Amino acid sequence: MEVNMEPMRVLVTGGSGLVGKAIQRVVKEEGGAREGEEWIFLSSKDADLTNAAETRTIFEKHRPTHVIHLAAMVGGLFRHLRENLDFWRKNVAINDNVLHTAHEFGVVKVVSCLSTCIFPDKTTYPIDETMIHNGPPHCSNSGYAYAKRMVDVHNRACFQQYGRRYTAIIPTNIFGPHDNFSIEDAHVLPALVHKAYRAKMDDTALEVCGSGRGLRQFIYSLDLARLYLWVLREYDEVEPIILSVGEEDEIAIKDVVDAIVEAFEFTGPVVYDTSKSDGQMKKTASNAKLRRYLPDFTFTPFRTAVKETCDWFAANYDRTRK
Ligand code: NAP
Ligand code: GFB
Repeated sequence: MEVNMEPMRVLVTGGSGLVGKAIQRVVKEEGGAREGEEWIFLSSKDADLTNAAETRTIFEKHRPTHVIHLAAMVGGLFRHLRENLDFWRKNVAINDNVLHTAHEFGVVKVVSCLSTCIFPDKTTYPIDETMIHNGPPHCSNSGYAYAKRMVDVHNRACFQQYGRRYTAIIPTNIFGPHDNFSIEDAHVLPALVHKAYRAKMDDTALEVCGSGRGLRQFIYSLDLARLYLWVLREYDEVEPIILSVGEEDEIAIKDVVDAIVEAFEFTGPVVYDTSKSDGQMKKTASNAKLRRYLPDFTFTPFRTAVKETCDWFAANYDRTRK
């Protein structure tokens, strides 16, 4: 493996989003960066990465040695149900442009970002890293899931043909400050944070989609960011690695509701609209591989992280994505 001794120049695509902002905080406020390193955080305003020429231009400008690849079209269940084709096309374009341009510019390492929602829907549990391609993903987000699976295909082919050790992480549902809190398009936790905030302000009911029986594992964006930096620096497999809390920390959507209700001290009615989809009922992932590397890593307690997220949202209501 190439041992790169010069300080890293890290290009973070998707640096303005939920995960990108968490990495910015760890790099700038938690000593995540080392002496001489340069960290560049991109948004789509710097380059539309679905465009190959704009991708090349931004790589020529920064000439990174390493890339954290977060940029993607991202959204919750209900956006996926409406825009499945766009999720496929936009993410395939972004991923191929970033990965191929990185190779052409001699980038030492790219760590891309997949998701636990890309695993086969009909499967045994817990899911682990070896099972990505063992069957079709859940129909609700198949476009996105296949686009993400192609990153793994690309990484393996790039290793085979050029010896590049590009890899990927597989996070579970992520939440935290700087998320997209759109009620229509966001993931469940930020959407419910926004809805609960409005319900409290307007003295109305909190409307939850589905039965609340869906099961999920949630990782706080700051915990993910800390693990992401470890993967960038220390993890040298091409095989992806799941970054998630353990199976024992899997909770129901109803538990998410209860945590948000507690955080906002909401006392109004909570209504479950069972005419709305539950999406995938479960996607229980194993973090055994992560634990083999980092047995002592401590995740932020869920309710603490939810409270921090709710407090952040309330304090930044006028300027956050919603
Ligand atoms: P996010 O908050 O929506 O941020 C997406 C980022 O990608 C933003 O910086 C956005 O730039 C950028 N972007 C989108 N389209 C682009 C384009 N055409 N060209 C250049 N940049 C573009 O998403 P996130 O939650 O941080 O997700 C980061 C990564 O984690 C993604 O790869 C996602 O698939 C993965 N992931 C997320 C979750 C989750 O629960 N959130 C779970 C598993 C995996 P602008 O700010 O300019 O729009
Ligand atoms: O985060 P989410 O939208 O997507 O969660 P997935 C959907 C679950 O939350 C379903 C329930 O069981 C919904 O019925 N839910 C309840 C809500 N209220 C709401 C609400 O107001 N908004 C939303 N969105 N859901 C995602 C993928 O799957 O997993 C992403 O779509 C990503 O691409 C993420 O990979 C990790 O968890 O089902």
